[in-house]
Amino acid sequence: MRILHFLAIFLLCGVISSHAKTHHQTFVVSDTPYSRLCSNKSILTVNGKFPGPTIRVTEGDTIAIVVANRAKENITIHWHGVKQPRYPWSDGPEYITQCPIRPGTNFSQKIVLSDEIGTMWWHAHSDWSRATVHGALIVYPRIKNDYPFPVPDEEVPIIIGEWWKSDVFAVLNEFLASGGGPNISDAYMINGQPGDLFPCSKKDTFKLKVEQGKRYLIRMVNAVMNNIMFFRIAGHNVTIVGSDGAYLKPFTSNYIAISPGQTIDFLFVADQNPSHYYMASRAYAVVGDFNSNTTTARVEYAGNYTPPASPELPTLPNFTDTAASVNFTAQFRSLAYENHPINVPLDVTTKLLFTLSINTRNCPNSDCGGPDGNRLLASVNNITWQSPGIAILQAYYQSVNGVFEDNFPSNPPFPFNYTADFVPQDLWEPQNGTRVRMLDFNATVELVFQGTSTARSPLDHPMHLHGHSFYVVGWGYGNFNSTRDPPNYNLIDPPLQNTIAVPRAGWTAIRFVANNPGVWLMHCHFERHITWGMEMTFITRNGKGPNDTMLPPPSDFPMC
Ligand SMILES: *[C@@H]1O[C@H](CO)[C@@H](O)[C@H](O)[C@H]1NC(C)=O
Ligand SMILES: *[C@@H]1O[C@H](CO)[C@@H](O)[C@H](O)[C@H]1NC(C)=O
Ligand SMILES: *[C@@H]1O[C@H](CO)[C@@H](O)[C@H](O)[C@H]1NC(C)=O
Ligand SMILES: *[C@@H]1O[C@H](CO)[C@@H](O)[C@H](O)[C@H]1NC(C)=O
Ligand SMILES: *[C@@H]1O[C@H](CO)[C@@H](O)[C@H](O)[C@H]1NC(C)=O
Ligand SMILES: *[C@@H]1O[C@H](CO)[C@@H](O)[C@H](O)[C@H]1NC(C)=O
Ligand SMILES: *[C@@H]1O[C@H](CO)[C@@H](O)[C@H](O)[C@H]1NC(C)=O
Ligand SMILES: *[C@@H]1O[C@H](CO)[C@@H](O)[C@H](O)[C@H]1NC(C)=O
Ligand SMILES: *[C@@H]1O[C@H](CO)[C@@H](O)[C@H](O)[C@H]1NC(C)=O
Ligand SMILES: *[C@@H]1O[C@H](CO)[C@@H](O)[C@H](O)[C@H]1NC(C)=O
Ligand SMILES: *[C@@H]1O[C@H](CO)[C@@H](O)[C@H](O)[C@H]1NC(C)=O
Ligand SMILES: *[C@@H]1O[C@H](CO)[C@@H](O)[C@H](O)[C@H]1NC(C)=O
Ligand SMILES: [Cu+2]
Repeated sequence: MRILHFLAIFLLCGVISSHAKTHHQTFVVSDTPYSRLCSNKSILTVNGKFPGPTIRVTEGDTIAIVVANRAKENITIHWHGVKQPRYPWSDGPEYITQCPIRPGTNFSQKIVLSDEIGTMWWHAHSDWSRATVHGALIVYPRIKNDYPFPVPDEEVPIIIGEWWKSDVFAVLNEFLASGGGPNISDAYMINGQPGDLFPCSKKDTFKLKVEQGKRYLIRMVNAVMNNIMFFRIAGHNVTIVGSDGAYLKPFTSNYIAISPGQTIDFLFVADQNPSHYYMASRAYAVVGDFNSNTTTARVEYAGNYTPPASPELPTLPNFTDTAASVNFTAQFRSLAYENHPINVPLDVTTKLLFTLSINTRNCPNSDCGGPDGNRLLASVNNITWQSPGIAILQAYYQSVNGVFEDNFPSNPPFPFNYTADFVPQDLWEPQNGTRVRMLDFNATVELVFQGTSTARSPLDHPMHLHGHSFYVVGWGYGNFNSTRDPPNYNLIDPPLQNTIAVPRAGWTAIRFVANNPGVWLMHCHFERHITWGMEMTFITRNGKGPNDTMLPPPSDFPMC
């Protein structure tokens, strides 16, 4: 009897553990000679690949990954969109959760998936290394092809990237020294290639070979550094079915708008005459210098036909078309069906209002590259983030004093007309600070991001929160009004995202439950804005239950 009992437990454990698999991977980071794409330089890569390897796992799996830094530069790796329950140690942002993995050392990261499904990605989270150190992370349903949409015949990752002919470390250093904006890039890329409009890329242009009548699931990642991107396939509509590791109610569109950091899953049916068609992508950008290049790739139908000498290019929305960018994302809805329930917090315990601003500060001889010779900076609630000398997580865990303050303001320190046409200049300068916002375990948080028009014409900001997905419950143009706006929130089927573009001169409201004890970065996913200081950190305290506390660090955790 007893033996049978043991056996039953043993078998049960076997069934359960065969569910959640652990995938062992090695990421070797190296400086790799790369004499393609109109340049001859060395780039940082993972396993010698650019873009980096695609990781494929199943819902609830774990990835045990050894990151071996064989490059000359420091590196960290972030698993964008993975919540890492109770385990911030593997999250990756340098000087937030860890110190960099130094050249010649290794770090064993454990990536724990929970309810994420669909497409996410991984990327470097140190300096500007993510320009070349990134790849897709695909999470399949537990039951093969158990999709809430028609089963695709094939699936294809498409990563949109950004390319500088010169070394990105040089671009970053020059940017930091100038105090102005960074040098604009030389191209955008689809799967590592700028495409046919660039002679040096023509022969390697990415080609999606299709068969008429077949359905393709495109798993798109925007790995671009500094721009929201428009994308379109000539002659075809697409059906959007997911974003940021969660499903969406399907909707049809003839274009995509995608923020840096965001992922979008969409179905594309090869339902047109067999021919060659271009897919193309270019920036959405309203103000300032930006790269206006168009990157292309080709859809090529199988069959006997004479392809056109130059296939038709799709018409993309205009660079400055804010409505085309914002309206696209505004169509996102969670499934919110009985078998795909949502869990949007209804009773909010913690209300936060964070302004997102571009700022300036005087330079000694007015010789900086920003407006009037000033230095450009950026802030959240008027605080421009100062990177500490050791990681916030290490300081918190070891109770090291003097690394950060725990008084990040819940509201803007000085309310003003955030979206006025002209904000008085004495409001343009931010305060320095390394301040975190403490959250009690299980707090239900509503956070309203309020864009401002300080210092320059307002911009959209793709805001990304680590360690959580959040429901996007509302948005609007102008100033958020706490009387007028909450009654219009979507609490029925709001989308679950980890990155959301706050519209220029507008606001976005998100809700999440602080049920993940640890240290979690929140930042704008425009690389130049994070460099200017548009970031802050949440620390979620441990809860009381045995499963509500942070797990201990791994033995090879990179301390400072
Ligand atoms: C790139 O530069 C390296 C070293 O300077 C040189 O050996 C190599 O031939 C160059 N490759 C091309 C394609 O120009
Ligand atoms: C690399 O990381 C170490 C540890 O944090 C730090 O001391 C060093 O300054 C970093 N090196 C560079 C070039 O940033
Ligand atoms: C795309 O959808 C639009 C609007 O529903 C429709 O008018 C158009 O004919 C469709 N185009 C294709 C190629 O299916
Ligand atoms: C790409 O942009 C650069 C300037 O930013 C321009 O000189 C070049 O002609 C563009 N190339 C293409 C193919 O659009
Ligand atoms: C896009 O810009 C072009 C040229 O500036 C203009 O002719 C066209 O009307 C614009 N299209 C839209 C939809 O605004
Ligand atoms: C965006 O949505 C608004 C409001 O629904 C509508 O008036 C406008 O025409 C839309 N613009 C575009 C470019 O889709
Ligand atoms: C804020 O500025 C906007 C844009 O100039 C203006 O339309 C609005 O009336 C102002 N709001 C207040 C409360 O002054
Ligand atoms: C931000 O802080 C600086 C320094 O204290 C102050 O001069 C400025 O007016 C503040 N701006 C806002 C918008 O609160
Ligand atoms: C803010 O910090 C920077 C260094 O990051 C320093 O150069 C500057 O003087 C500080 N400014 C103020 C007003 O504290
Ligand atoms: C967390 O909050 C939910 C709903 O407010 C509550 O049901 C649950 O008991 C709480 N859990 C803990 C561990 O506090
Ligand atoms: C906020 O909205 C309420 C209700 O519509 C309105 O009475 C109030 O004037 C608005 N406040 C501001 C500052 O616009
Ligand atoms: C803690 O988690 C383990 C593993 O998931 C589970 O078996 C156990 O019941 C949980 N304990 C509590 C108190 O929730
Ligand atoms: Cu930003």
